[in-house]
Amino acid sequence: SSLFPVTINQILFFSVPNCMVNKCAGTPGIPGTPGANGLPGRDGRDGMKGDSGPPGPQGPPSGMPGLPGRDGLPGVKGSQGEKGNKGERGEPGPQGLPASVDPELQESLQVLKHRITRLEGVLTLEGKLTEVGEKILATSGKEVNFETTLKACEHAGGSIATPRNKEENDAILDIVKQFNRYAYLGIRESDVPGEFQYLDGKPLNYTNWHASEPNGKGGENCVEMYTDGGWNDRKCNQYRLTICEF
Ligand SMILES: [Ca+2]
Repeated sequence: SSLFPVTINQILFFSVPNCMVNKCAGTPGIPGTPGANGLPGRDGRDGMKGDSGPPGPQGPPSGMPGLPGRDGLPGVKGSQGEKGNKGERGEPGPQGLPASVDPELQESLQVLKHRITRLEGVLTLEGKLTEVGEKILATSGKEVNFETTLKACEHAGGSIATPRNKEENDAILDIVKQFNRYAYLGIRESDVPGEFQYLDGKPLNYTNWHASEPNGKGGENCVEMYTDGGWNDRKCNQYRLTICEF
């Protein structure tokens, strides 16, 4: 019932302009009751990212170790070290086939024999080589004393020509006649004057002394071959054709 006069006054206030002109004042109205709360506002924008927090406390020591890290980059190559000591000799290798039944080896031998035979043919044809039995005789064509002959033959891988039978004596003689020069033989006087022997000290098993030789009686310690194949004891300092046997 109290709202009724207010409503009437308000109606009169707005519907009677003459009253406002004539300053007819009414009593002020009572304020209305507060309105109900509005709907909640929209969410605000995200704020700025905060600073990172302080590191956390160290974990308990009983924790498992982490996985190993990845390999680092290779370092600079170092300088070469000193040469090491020579190692010990290794164990012998496995035993091969006997040479007599090794076909590969046998074929290689045949090829080698064939090549050597051909080379010997060429050298024999040129008079550079004389074969007698298992021996090969050859000369350097030079004339030197006995000691130098020994050295020259040894240096060539052979030894001074030493006739041990008539066949070998004839083969040496061929060379002596070809060069028409005497040659020292591998025979020397022993400690007993007039007694000659091979250079290894063994007694002679074949001789071909020239008539009335040897006659040096201890004064001619070496032996030379004449151009007829006969032997003569002679001093060792003469210059004689170098003939070696191989
Ligand atoms: Ca003599």
